[in-house]
Amino acid sequence: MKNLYLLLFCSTNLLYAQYNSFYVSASSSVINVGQSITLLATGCNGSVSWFTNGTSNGQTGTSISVSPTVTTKYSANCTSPSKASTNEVVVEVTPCAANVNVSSGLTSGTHVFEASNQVSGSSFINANTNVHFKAGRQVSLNAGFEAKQGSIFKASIEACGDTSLLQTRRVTNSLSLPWEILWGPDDFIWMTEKVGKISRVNPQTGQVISVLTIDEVLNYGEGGLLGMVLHPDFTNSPYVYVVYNYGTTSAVREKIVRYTYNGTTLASPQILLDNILGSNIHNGSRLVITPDLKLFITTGDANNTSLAQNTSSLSGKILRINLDGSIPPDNPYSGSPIWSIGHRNPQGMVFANNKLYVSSHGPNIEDEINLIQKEGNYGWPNVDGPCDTPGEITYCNANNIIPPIFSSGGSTWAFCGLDYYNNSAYPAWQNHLLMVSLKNQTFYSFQLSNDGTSIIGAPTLYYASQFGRLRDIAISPDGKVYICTSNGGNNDQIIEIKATVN
Ligand SMILES: [Ca+2]
Ligand SMILES: [Ca+2]
Repeated sequence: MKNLYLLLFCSTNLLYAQYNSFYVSASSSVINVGQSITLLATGCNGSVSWFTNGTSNGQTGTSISVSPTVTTKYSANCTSPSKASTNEVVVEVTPCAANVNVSSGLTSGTHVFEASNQVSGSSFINANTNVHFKAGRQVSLNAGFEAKQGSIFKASIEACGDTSLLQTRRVTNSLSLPWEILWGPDDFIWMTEKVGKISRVNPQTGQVISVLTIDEVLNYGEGGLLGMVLHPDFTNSPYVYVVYNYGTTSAVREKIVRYTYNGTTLASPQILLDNILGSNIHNGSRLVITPDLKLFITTGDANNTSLAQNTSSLSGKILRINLDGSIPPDNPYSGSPIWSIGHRNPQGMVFANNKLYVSSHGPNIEDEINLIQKEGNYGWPNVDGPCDTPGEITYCNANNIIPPIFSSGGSTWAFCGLDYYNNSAYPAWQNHLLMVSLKNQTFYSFQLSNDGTSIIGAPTLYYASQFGRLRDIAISPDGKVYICTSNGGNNDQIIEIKATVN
């Protein structure tokens, strides 16, 4: 089933109804299949009878609950002699389209138009009319669009995601700013919390088992204990790699440390790379180990835009080192861990399809997903998103800038944790990148091309604003997806998303 939504309710009959004070309203303007909304009849002193598509449905009373799957006309009849008219609500249920164009005038009531890519409008909105455009990528108001005085018009970047075959379950809600969650070979979720804690979370019970607290962590602004990754052969090489901020608030640094897991706690810290310049913002810090046993590290520009293009600074880069901290001889800048440059604040990274994908925050526009190439230059701070302004085009041509494979356009969503899904448990996400965002508080799926070098169309958006800010993603081998919130207040959650297809 597609994700569906209530597009429109009530038209001329509502206007008429308002004049005689008997009217029907709906509890929500958005519904998904499997969910229900309440229809309420107001202003009847007698008894109310309900009709579906003009035929009595046998229900009486001032409210009924409905969960239509196709366009359905509901009406109520008040038996009070002075209010004998029938008043209607039309619930129009429409699959989430890629693009929706609203070309006819809207004269009353509440209307929600939703599309995974673009909602465009070239119509007028009358007074006393409430209209909401929700688009996954772009709201476009064309010539002829007019929101008249007294109307309420709202546009937002969010869109319909099909959750009818997905089930969410709260694993735990006792966390404090979890930053990394990953699925361990012990079938526990391994987790960092920014304050400095590393734990194992039982995905069934939500029990949080402390593994280590790193006292040296500088929990300052966006900084703290951030990324973590386990050795791919954890049974024989029980190493845990973490990246965290340390130092003082006036001299923030970042380091990568390898610990050894002894079955209970983490011991024998070994510094692999340190003294990376950090800040209270823009610390990057996602870690990935590739199958050829190289450790990739994202770093932010440490709130100093000039560092991203400076190859003598490790900030604003993707770094690559051996698992013992040594520099691979085939790195592009001899003796340096730098692999690519021109990054602002990359907080998501995943290796899949033999490719390295990174998500990054833009300034206030153009959050990016990049396909990372050796010695690549991704343009920050001179280029935001695609090379599309005259100045950017000149700079991009002169500096061989690699454009993103996806960019958020004229707004920032605050891209964060990134993962790759290819599990048969939820076929709709096979060969998709999954991502979460902070500011937009949304979970996204991006369809990759077969060769993995590009993203097809707009992402699908799920759970917009439902759980608050979202920091990271983990995927279990059986295809369940876990996301963690970043709301603070010792009340952060890990949420399991499970497909109910099979
Ligand atoms: Ca993760
Ligand atoms: Ca641009």
